[in-house]
Amino acid sequence: MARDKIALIGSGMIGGTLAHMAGLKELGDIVLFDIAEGIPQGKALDIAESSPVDGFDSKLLGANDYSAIEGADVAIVTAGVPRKPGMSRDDLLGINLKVMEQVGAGIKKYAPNAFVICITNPLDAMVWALQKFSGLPRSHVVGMAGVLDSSRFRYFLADEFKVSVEDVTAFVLGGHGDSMVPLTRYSTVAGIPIPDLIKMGWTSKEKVEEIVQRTRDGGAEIVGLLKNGSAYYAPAASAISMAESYLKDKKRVLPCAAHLSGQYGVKDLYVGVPTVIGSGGVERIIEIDLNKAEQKNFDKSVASVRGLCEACAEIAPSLK
Ligand code: A3D
Repeated sequence: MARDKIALIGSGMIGGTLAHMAGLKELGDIVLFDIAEGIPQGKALDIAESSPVDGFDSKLLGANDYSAIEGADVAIVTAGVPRKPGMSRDDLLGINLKVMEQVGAGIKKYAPNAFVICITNPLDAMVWALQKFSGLPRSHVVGMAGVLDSSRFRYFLADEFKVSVEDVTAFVLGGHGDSMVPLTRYSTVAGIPIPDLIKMGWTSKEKVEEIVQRTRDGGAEIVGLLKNGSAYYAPAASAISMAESYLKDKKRVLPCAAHLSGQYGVKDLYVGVPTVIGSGGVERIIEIDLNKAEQKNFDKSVASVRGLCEACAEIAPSLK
Protein backbone atom coordinates (compact mmCIF):
# COMPACT_ATOMS: atom_id res chain seq x y z
CA MET A 1 0.00 0.00 0.00
CA ALA A 2 1.40 3.41 -0.95
CA ARG A 3 2.05 5.84 1.86
CA ASP A 4 -0.13 8.89 2.28
CA LYS A 5 1.34 12.10 0.90
CA ILE A 6 1.42 15.26 2.94
CA ALA A 7 2.10 18.58 1.23
CA LEU A 8 3.29 21.47 3.36
CA ILE A 9 2.74 24.74 1.52
CA GLY A 10 5.11 27.13 3.26
CA SER A 11 8.32 25.81 4.80
CA GLY A 12 8.99 28.43 7.43
CA MET A 13 8.89 27.92 11.17
CA ILE A 14 5.56 26.10 11.28
CA GLY A 15 6.14 24.28 7.96
CA GLY A 16 9.47 22.85 9.13
CA THR A 17 8.01 21.82 12.49
CA LEU A 18 5.06 20.17 10.72
CA ALA A 19 7.45 18.16 8.54
CA HIS A 20 9.39 16.98 11.58
CA MET A 21 6.25 16.01 13.52
CA ALA A 22 4.64 14.30 10.51
CA GLY A 23 7.86 12.30 10.06
CA LEU A 24 8.11 11.31 13.72
CA LYS A 25 4.49 10.14 13.60
CA GLU A 26 5.05 8.34 10.27
CA LEU A 27 1.98 10.00 8.78
CA GLY A 28 3.30 9.53 5.25
CA ASP A 29 5.71 10.94 2.69
CA ILE A 30 6.25 14.67 3.00
CA VAL A 31 6.73 17.44 0.47
CA LEU A 32 7.88 20.83 1.71
CA PHE A 33 7.03 23.62 -0.72
CA ASP A 34 8.10 27.27 -0.53
CA ILE A 35 8.90 30.16 -2.87
CA ALA A 36 12.21 30.67 -1.05
CA GLU A 37 14.83 28.61 -2.89
CA GLY A 38 16.84 26.18 -0.79
CA ILE A 39 14.76 26.47 2.39
CA PRO A 40 12.37 23.56 1.70
CA GLN A 41 15.21 21.47 0.25
CA GLY A 42 17.46 22.17 3.24
CA LYS A 43 14.77 21.41 5.82
CA ALA A 44 13.69 18.23 3.97
CA LEU A 45 17.27 16.93 3.90
CA ASP A 46 17.95 17.88 7.52
CA ILE A 47 14.82 16.06 8.75
CA ALA A 48 15.49 13.06 6.47
CA GLU A 49 18.96 12.84 8.04
CA SER A 50 17.31 12.56 11.48
CA SER A 51 15.09 9.67 10.39
CA PRO A 52 17.64 6.85 10.98
CA VAL A 53 18.16 8.11 14.54
CA ASP A 54 14.45 8.30 15.27
CA GLY A 55 13.57 5.28 13.15
CA PHE A 56 10.91 6.61 10.85
CA ASP A 57 10.46 5.84 7.17
CA SER A 58 9.12 8.83 5.29
CA LYS A 59 10.34 10.27 2.01
CA LEU A 60 11.06 13.97 2.40
CA LEU A 61 11.27 16.28 -0.58
CA GLY A 62 11.79 20.04 -0.79
CA ALA A 63 10.43 21.92 -3.80
CA ASN A 64 9.81 25.34 -5.35
CA ASP A 65 7.39 24.03 -7.97
CA TYR A 66 3.77 23.18 -7.25
CA SER A 67 3.98 20.05 -9.42
CA ALA A 68 5.80 18.38 -6.48
CA ILE A 69 2.57 18.34 -4.44
CA GLU A 70 0.74 16.33 -7.10
CA GLY A 71 -1.76 13.86 -5.64
CA ALA A 72 -1.29 14.98 -2.02
CA ASP A 73 -3.79 13.52 0.46
CA VAL A 74 -3.37 16.37 2.93
CA ALA A 75 -2.12 19.92 2.32
CA ILE A 76 -1.25 22.15 5.26
CA VAL A 77 -0.92 25.82 4.34
CA THR A 78 1.37 28.17 6.27
CA ALA A 79 2.58 30.24 3.30
CA GLY A 80 2.62 33.96 3.95
CA VAL A 81 4.06 36.28 6.53
CA PRO A 82 3.68 35.99 10.30
CA ARG A 83 3.12 38.79 12.80
CA LYS A 84 5.85 41.03 14.10
CA PRO A 85 5.47 42.72 17.53
CA GLY A 86 2.80 45.42 17.41
CA MET A 87 1.12 43.92 14.33
CA SER A 88 -2.38 42.50 14.60
CA ARG A 89 -3.36 39.39 12.67
CA ASP A 90 -5.55 41.64 10.53
CA ASP A 91 -2.57 43.73 9.40
CA LEU A 92 -1.47 40.65 7.48
CA LEU A 93 -4.65 40.54 5.41
CA GLY A 94 -3.58 42.21 2.15
CA ILE A 95 -0.24 40.43 1.86
CA ASN A 96 -1.50 36.98 2.74
CA LEU A 97 -4.62 37.22 0.56
CA LYS A 98 -2.39 37.38 -2.54
CA VAL A 99 -0.49 34.36 -1.24
CA MET A 100 -3.78 32.44 -0.80
CA GLU A 101 -4.66 33.14 -4.43
CA GLN A 102 -1.44 31.48 -5.61
CA VAL A 103 -1.72 28.62 -3.13
CA GLY A 104 -5.38 28.02 -4.07
CA ALA A 105 -4.43 27.78 -7.76
CA GLY A 106 -1.59 25.35 -6.99
CA ILE A 107 -3.79 23.07 -4.90
CA LYS A 108 -6.62 23.19 -7.46
CA LYS A 109 -4.24 22.09 -10.22
CA TYR A 110 -2.18 19.46 -8.42
CA ALA A 111 -4.01 18.28 -5.32
CA PRO A 112 -7.76 18.68 -5.87
CA ASN A 113 -8.55 15.65 -3.68
CA ALA A 114 -6.58 16.81 -0.66
CA PHE A 115 -7.89 17.65 2.79
CA VAL A 116 -6.62 21.21 3.20
CA ILE A 117 -5.78 22.72 6.57
CA CYS A 118 -5.07 26.45 6.53
CA ILE A 119 -2.99 28.08 9.26
CA THR A 120 -2.08 31.38 7.59
CA ASN A 121 -3.43 34.46 9.40
CA PRO A 122 -5.82 36.20 9.66
CA LEU A 123 -7.07 32.64 9.82
CA ASP A 124 -10.85 32.82 9.48
CA ALA A 125 -10.64 35.11 6.45
CA MET A 126 -7.71 33.32 4.80
CA VAL A 127 -9.37 29.90 4.95
CA TRP A 128 -12.57 31.41 3.51
CA ALA A 129 -10.60 32.93 0.63
CA LEU A 130 -8.51 29.78 0.11
CA GLN A 131 -11.63 27.63 -0.26
CA LYS A 132 -12.97 30.01 -2.90
CA PHE A 133 -9.65 30.34 -4.76
CA SER A 134 -9.10 26.57 -4.78
CA GLY A 135 -12.70 25.57 -5.52
CA LEU A 136 -12.27 22.45 -3.33
CA PRO A 137 -15.32 21.13 -1.44
CA ARG A 138 -16.04 23.07 1.77
CA SER A 139 -15.87 19.84 3.76
CA HIS A 140 -12.24 19.53 2.65
CA VAL A 141 -10.96 23.00 3.48
CA VAL A 142 -10.67 23.90 7.18
CA GLY A 143 -8.78 26.32 9.34
CA MET A 144 -6.61 25.44 12.33
CA ALA A 145 -7.18 27.73 15.30
CA GLY A 146 -9.58 26.13 17.77
CA VAL A 147 -7.32 23.19 18.58
CA LEU A 148 -4.52 25.63 19.39
CA ASP A 149 -6.73 28.03 21.37
CA SER A 150 -8.23 25.17 23.36
CA SER A 151 -4.82 23.59 23.90
CA ARG A 152 -3.54 26.86 25.37
CA PHE A 153 -6.66 27.09 27.54
CA ARG A 154 -6.19 23.46 28.69
CA TYR A 155 -2.54 24.04 29.52
CA PHE A 156 -3.27 27.12 31.65
CA LEU A 157 -6.17 25.35 33.41
CA ALA A 158 -4.08 22.24 34.14
CA ASP A 159 -1.38 24.48 35.59
CA GLU A 160 -3.94 26.27 37.79
CA PHE A 161 -5.56 23.03 38.99
CA LYS A 162 -2.27 21.11 39.32
CA VAL A 163 -3.63 18.19 37.32
CA SER A 164 -2.48 16.44 34.15
CA VAL A 165 -3.13 18.28 30.89
CA GLU A 166 -4.60 14.99 29.68
CA ASP A 167 -7.54 15.29 32.07
CA VAL A 168 -8.51 18.83 31.13
CA THR A 169 -10.86 19.38 28.20
CA ALA A 170 -11.75 22.80 26.89
CA PHE A 171 -14.38 24.08 24.56
CA VAL A 172 -13.86 27.19 22.46
CA LEU A 173 -15.99 28.78 19.76
CA GLY A 174 -15.67 31.73 17.43
CA GLY A 175 -12.84 33.40 15.57
CA HIS A 176 -9.16 32.91 16.34
CA GLY A 177 -7.46 34.76 19.17
CA ASP A 178 -8.86 38.05 20.31
CA SER A 179 -12.45 37.19 19.43
CA MET A 180 -12.31 33.59 20.67
CA VAL A 181 -15.28 32.51 22.85
CA PRO A 182 -14.25 30.02 25.54
CA LEU A 183 -17.18 28.09 26.97
CA THR A 184 -16.23 27.47 30.58
CA ARG A 185 -19.38 25.49 31.33
CA TYR A 186 -18.28 22.91 28.74
CA SER A 187 -14.65 22.91 29.88
CA THR A 188 -13.86 20.24 32.44
CA VAL A 189 -11.40 18.36 34.59
CA ALA A 190 -12.23 14.69 34.07
CA GLY A 191 -15.82 15.63 33.24
CA ILE A 192 -16.32 18.11 36.12
CA PRO A 193 -17.28 21.48 34.56
CA ILE A 194 -15.32 24.59 35.58
CA PRO A 195 -18.32 26.29 37.27
CA ASP A 196 -18.55 23.23 39.58
CA LEU A 197 -14.81 23.40 40.26
CA ILE A 198 -15.26 27.05 41.28
CA LYS A 199 -18.03 25.97 43.70
CA MET A 200 -15.72 23.24 45.02
CA GLY A 201 -13.11 25.89 45.79
CA TRP A 202 -10.52 24.65 43.27
CA THR A 203 -10.26 28.11 41.74
CA SER A 204 -12.09 31.43 41.62
CA LYS A 205 -14.21 33.09 38.95
CA GLU A 206 -11.62 35.89 38.72
CA LYS A 207 -8.77 33.43 38.17
CA VAL A 208 -10.71 31.68 35.40
CA GLU A 209 -11.39 35.05 33.78
CA GLU A 210 -7.66 35.79 33.92
CA ILE A 211 -6.92 32.45 32.24
CA VAL A 212 -9.51 33.14 29.55
CA GLN A 213 -7.85 36.48 28.81
CA ARG A 214 -4.37 34.94 28.77
CA THR A 215 -5.67 32.34 26.30
CA ARG A 216 -7.11 35.06 24.05
CA ASP A 217 -3.76 36.84 24.14
CA GLY A 218 -1.81 33.57 23.85
CA GLY A 219 -0.48 34.30 20.35
CA ALA A 220 0.61 37.84 21.27
CA GLU A 221 2.36 36.58 24.42
CA ILE A 222 4.59 34.34 22.30
CA VAL A 223 5.15 37.06 19.65
CA GLY A 224 6.24 39.41 22.46
CA LEU A 225 8.75 36.87 23.76
CA LEU A 226 10.15 35.70 20.42
CA LYS A 227 10.25 39.28 19.04
CA ASN A 228 10.77 38.03 15.51
CA GLY A 229 8.00 35.68 14.47
CA SER A 230 5.09 33.87 16.08
CA ALA A 231 4.36 30.54 17.77
CA TYR A 232 5.15 27.40 15.82
CA TYR A 233 5.42 24.28 18.01
CA ALA A 234 1.85 24.34 19.36
CA PRO A 235 0.31 25.49 16.04
CA ALA A 236 2.10 22.64 14.23
CA ALA A 237 1.06 20.03 16.81
CA SER A 238 -2.54 21.23 16.50
CA ALA A 239 -2.64 20.93 12.71
CA ILE A 240 -1.01 17.50 12.88
CA SER A 241 -3.83 16.26 15.16
CA MET A 242 -6.35 17.41 12.53
CA ALA A 243 -4.42 15.75 9.67
CA GLU A 244 -4.12 12.53 11.66
CA SER A 245 -7.84 12.44 12.39
CA TYR A 246 -8.53 12.73 8.65
CA LEU A 247 -5.90 10.24 7.46
CA LYS A 248 -6.78 7.61 10.08
CA ASP A 249 -10.53 8.31 10.01
CA LYS A 250 -10.41 8.82 13.77
CA LYS A 251 -13.52 11.03 13.78
CA ARG A 252 -12.08 13.18 16.54
CA VAL A 253 -14.19 16.03 17.84
CA LEU A 254 -12.01 19.06 17.22
CA PRO A 255 -12.76 22.78 17.17
CA CYS A 256 -11.90 24.07 13.70
CA ALA A 257 -12.68 27.03 11.50
CA ALA A 258 -15.34 25.31 9.39
CA HIS A 259 -17.62 26.57 6.64
CA LEU A 260 -21.04 27.41 8.07
CA SER A 261 -24.08 27.25 5.84
CA GLY A 262 -26.75 28.21 8.36
CA GLN A 263 -25.41 26.52 11.51
CA TYR A 264 -25.40 28.94 14.45
CA GLY A 265 -27.40 31.27 12.17
CA VAL A 266 -24.31 32.01 10.05
CA LYS A 267 -24.09 31.68 6.27
CA ASP A 268 -21.02 31.43 4.03
CA LEU A 269 -18.39 32.22 6.62
CA TYR A 270 -15.67 30.17 8.27
CA VAL A 271 -15.97 30.36 12.05
CA GLY A 272 -14.52 28.24 14.83
CA VAL A 273 -16.99 25.53 15.84
CA PRO A 274 -16.72 21.97 17.14
CA THR A 275 -16.46 19.53 14.25
CA VAL A 276 -16.02 15.82 13.63
CA ILE A 277 -13.04 15.16 11.35
CA GLY A 278 -12.81 11.81 9.60
CA SER A 279 -12.08 10.40 6.16
CA GLY A 280 -14.95 12.51 4.78
CA GLY A 281 -13.21 15.70 5.93
CA VAL A 282 -15.44 17.81 8.14
CA GLU A 283 -18.14 15.19 8.60
CA ARG A 284 -20.28 17.01 11.11
CA ILE A 285 -20.62 20.41 12.72
CA ILE A 286 -21.79 20.24 16.30
CA GLU A 287 -24.37 22.87 17.18
CA ILE A 288 -24.95 23.56 20.86
CA ASP A 289 -27.35 25.96 22.52
CA LEU A 290 -25.66 29.15 23.63
CA ASN A 291 -26.79 31.21 26.58
CA LYS A 292 -27.28 34.97 26.17
CA ALA A 293 -23.75 36.00 27.14
CA GLU A 294 -22.16 33.31 24.96
CA GLN A 295 -24.38 34.24 22.01
CA LYS A 296 -23.39 37.90 22.40
CA ASN A 297 -19.68 37.04 22.34
CA PHE A 298 -20.18 34.65 19.44
CA ASP A 299 -22.06 37.30 17.42
CA LYS A 300 -19.25 39.77 18.08
CA SER A 301 -16.71 37.24 16.89
CA VAL A 302 -18.72 36.44 13.75
CA ALA A 303 -19.07 40.16 12.99
CA SER A 304 -15.31 40.61 13.11
CA VAL A 305 -14.76 37.61 10.79
CA ARG A 306 -17.41 38.98 8.41
CA GLY A 307 -15.66 42.35 8.36
CA LEU A 308 -12.38 40.69 7.38
CA CYS A 309 -14.01 38.65 4.61
CA GLU A 310 -15.65 41.80 3.24
CA ALA A 311 -12.26 43.50 3.25
CA CYS A 312 -10.87 40.52 1.28
CA ALA A 313 -13.68 40.76 -1.26
CA GLU A 314 -12.87 44.48 -1.76
CA ILE A 315 -9.27 43.58 -2.59
CA ALA A 316 -10.12 40.49 -4.70
CA PRO A 317 -13.55 40.98 -6.34
CA SER A 318 -13.61 37.33 -7.54
CA LEU A 319 -14.37 36.40 -3.92
CA LYS A 320 -17.71 38.23 -3.91
P1 A3D B 1 7.32 31.88 8.45
O1 A3D B 1 8.38 31.20 9.25
O2 A3D B 1 7.60 33.26 7.96
O3 A3D B 1 6.97 30.94 7.19
C1 A3D B 1 6.16 31.36 6.16
C2 A3D B 1 6.77 30.81 4.88
O4 A3D B 1 5.88 31.14 3.82
C3 A3D B 1 8.14 31.41 4.53
O5 A3D B 1 9.09 30.37 4.43
C4 A3D B 1 7.90 32.11 3.20
O6 A3D B 1 9.00 32.02 2.30
C5 A3D B 1 6.70 31.35 2.68
N1 A3D B 1 5.94 32.07 1.67
C6 A3D B 1 5.70 33.41 1.56
N2 A3D B 1 4.98 33.66 0.46
C7 A3D B 1 4.75 32.45 -0.13
C8 A3D B 1 4.07 32.07 -1.30
N3 A3D B 1 3.47 32.96 -2.09
N4 A3D B 1 4.04 30.75 -1.62
C9 A3D B 1 4.64 29.83 -0.83
N5 A3D B 1 5.30 30.14 0.28
C10 A3D B 1 5.37 31.45 0.62
O7 A3D B 1 5.94 31.93 9.25
P2 A3D B 1 5.35 30.84 10.27
O8 A3D B 1 5.58 29.47 9.72
O9 A3D B 1 5.80 31.18 11.64
O10 A3D B 1 3.79 31.21 10.21
C11 A3D B 1 3.05 30.99 9.03
C12 A3D B 1 1.65 31.59 9.10
O11 A3D B 1 0.90 30.99 10.16
C13 A3D B 1 1.61 33.11 9.40
O12 A3D B 1 0.62 33.73 8.60
C14 A3D B 1 1.21 33.17 10.87
O13 A3D B 1 0.57 34.38 11.21
C15 A3D B 1 0.26 32.00 10.93
N6 A3D B 1 0.00 31.47 12.28
C16 A3D B 1 -1.28 31.09 12.55
C17 A3D B 1 -1.60 30.56 13.77
C18 A3D B 1 -3.01 30.15 14.06
O14 A3D B 1 -3.29 29.70 15.14
C19 A3D B 1 -4.03 30.30 13.05
C20 A3D B 1 -0.61 30.43 14.76
C21 A3D B 1 0.69 30.82 14.46
C22 A3D B 1 0.98 31.33 13.20
